[in-house]
Amino acid sequence: MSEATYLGLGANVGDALETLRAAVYALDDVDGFAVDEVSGVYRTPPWPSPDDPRSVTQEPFLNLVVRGFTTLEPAALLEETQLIEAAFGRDRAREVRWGPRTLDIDLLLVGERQLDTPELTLPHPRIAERGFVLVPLLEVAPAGVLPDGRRLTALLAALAPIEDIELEVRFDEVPTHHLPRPDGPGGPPASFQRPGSGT
Ligand code: A4P
Ligand code: MG
Repeated sequence: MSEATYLGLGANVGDALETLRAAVYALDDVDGFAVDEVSGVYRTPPWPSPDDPRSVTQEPFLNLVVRGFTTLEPAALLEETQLIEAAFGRDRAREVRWGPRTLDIDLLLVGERQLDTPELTLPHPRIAERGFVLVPLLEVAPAGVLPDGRRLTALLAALAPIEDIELEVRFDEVPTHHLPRPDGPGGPPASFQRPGSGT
């Protein structure tokens, strides 16, 4: 059975826009995961905010949310997303919590699943606190409800006012570094329909 899955991606080191673009294609290449829709790319202030003692001084992030369908068990999907993080240069041994990231991929929601293991918590435990997650998530899940019944719109309203989250670019307008070829490297994977291009 295939389950609707929402992934949150963030990057603030290196060419973050190119990393996010390429990571979405890498996700679509995973056996057992198909990208269905991609939110816009948002420029977001680092969370936690500077008035929070846990905050880290760092550059703004670019964030987006991917809706996909998966036949993988969540633990297997997490392994795949961590492989992609590593492929984009993420080195967990050298990072601070909530600090700079070349690429962070969080499993936000996998169907209706609720899990709490040392490796994986579902839904992601910090969705409600984070405008950088809720804003792009609502774009691809406007009627979204958490398994405990809380509506995403209500969570966003409870966070208000949300300042400084700006749409940087729609995903289908992110420039590619290579001329896209329909059947070759640099082009979109055959199974991936750009948002809005479907029938
Ligand atoms: N893990 C448990 N549940 C999950 C899940 N649902 N999805 C475990 C993904 N991983 C999950 O992950 C550490 C471990 O959490 C993983 O090995 C996995 O087994 P992590 O990504 O290093 O850290 P975290 O504890 O999941 O923290 P979180 O909440 O993902 O934050 P990060 O990645 O530390 O924060 N500000 C803005 N504006 N935008 C951002 O994208 N990102 C960070 C990085 C900080 N501030 C940000 C942003
Ligand atoms: Mg994470």
